Amino acid sequence: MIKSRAAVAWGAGQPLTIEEVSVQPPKAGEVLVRIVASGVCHTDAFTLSGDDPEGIFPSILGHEGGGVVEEIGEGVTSVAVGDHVIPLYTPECGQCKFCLSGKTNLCQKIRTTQGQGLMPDGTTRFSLHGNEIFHYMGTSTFSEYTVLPEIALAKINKQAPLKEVCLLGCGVTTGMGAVVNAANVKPGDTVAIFGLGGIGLSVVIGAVMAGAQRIIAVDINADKFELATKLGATDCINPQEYGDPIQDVIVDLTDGGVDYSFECIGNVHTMRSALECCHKGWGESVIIGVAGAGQEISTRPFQLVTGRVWRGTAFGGVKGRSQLPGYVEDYLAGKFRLDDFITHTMGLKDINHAFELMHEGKSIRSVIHF
Ligand code: NAD
Ligand code: AHE
Ligand code: ZN
Ligand code: ZN
Repeated sequence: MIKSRAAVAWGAGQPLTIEEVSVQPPKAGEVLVRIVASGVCHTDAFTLSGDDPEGIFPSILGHEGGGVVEEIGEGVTSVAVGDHVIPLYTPECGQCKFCLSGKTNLCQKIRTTQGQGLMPDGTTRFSLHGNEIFHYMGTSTFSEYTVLPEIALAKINKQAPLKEVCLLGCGVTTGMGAVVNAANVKPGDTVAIFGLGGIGLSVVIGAVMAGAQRIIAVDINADKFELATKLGATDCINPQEYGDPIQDVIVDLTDGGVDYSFECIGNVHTMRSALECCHKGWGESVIIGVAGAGQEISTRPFQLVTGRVWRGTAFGGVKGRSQLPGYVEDYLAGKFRLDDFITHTMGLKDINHAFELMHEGKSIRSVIHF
């Protein structure tokens, strides 16, 4: 048993508190990881808000981390002590029906226990004063030490700075991956991106890399437009400045609608706008944003009858163990930058401030340094 500084979420809407939790050693097939850095994603805030049907408390949130293997459990062969790794909330067992399908990255090998805040054997490795603390998304990166199944670790190049590539543990991979895996943006295409946080801006860089000709960035916070433009957005639109529904504005701007749209907010109304701004006959809209319990999407079925497609994606459709190391190599090769996304860094003790900055619209990504 080791001690670890961790930010514990006690209940919906409550601030995290920094505790010295106990972490049990890794069991068979598990790995103890020392987290070096973790980004704070909107999904952490979503779960902390109480809107997540799978939210469990007390738990240790965090799912956008980078770290170093500290200890391996019995039978672990694919990572060794000292390896640099990115925790995967979408693991890759390589053996389940989903992994073998060639159609999805949604490995289901441990999904049930993961959603219950537990390791695959149905127990937790975290406790405080003898009381159990639950895992979150199978990753719990807001802890100095965390335990993960071997299948939930991507081994990456040690040259990569963990304080930056931790963002590939969720946000940047999700956005970039969605462009090529969920959509299939081609040179010359027109895209619209709703929400310019870490996810939406990653869609922007993915769209630029794919050769999109027109990239329409939509947000109600105009402060996001400067970075969106720097990254390659060609048009920035604030829906609050228009009298007409934003989908109508975009359809007018684009001679009938965009080829692809991406919803990166988690709002069912903007999901509808994102679908309806797509071009008749072929436009496709990708839902990335996560909406709260009880929320449902709607549109006139005629929107689909007339050729628009509605789809969604988790972790950008990227298979973590086989494909994420390649994203790290692309980053090291200078194919995209991560520093633009890191607007704030702070120690674990200031983690509640990271949530405040997000809610105030002042950050893209805060990265916690352990
Ligand atoms: P964020 O808070 O950093 O950014 C959200 C952006 O949306 C902000 O810029 C905000 O101003 C903007 N926004 C809010 N309401 C709006 C509105 N009505 N119209 C236009 N813009 C609006 O969040 P993020 O970390 O970028 O995450 C975005 C969403 O993606 C969240 O729902 C998150 O849970 C989800 N997410 C999903 C996946 C996945 O795998 N599907 C992965 C990561 C994050
Ligand atoms: N638990 C929520 C859903 C949350 C959700 O959709 N999570 C995404 C990743 S968001 C990362 O920032 C995801 O991976 N979804 C696929 C999965 O299997 O969870 C709920 O509504 O129950
Ligand atoms: Zn995330
Ligand atoms: Zn699998």
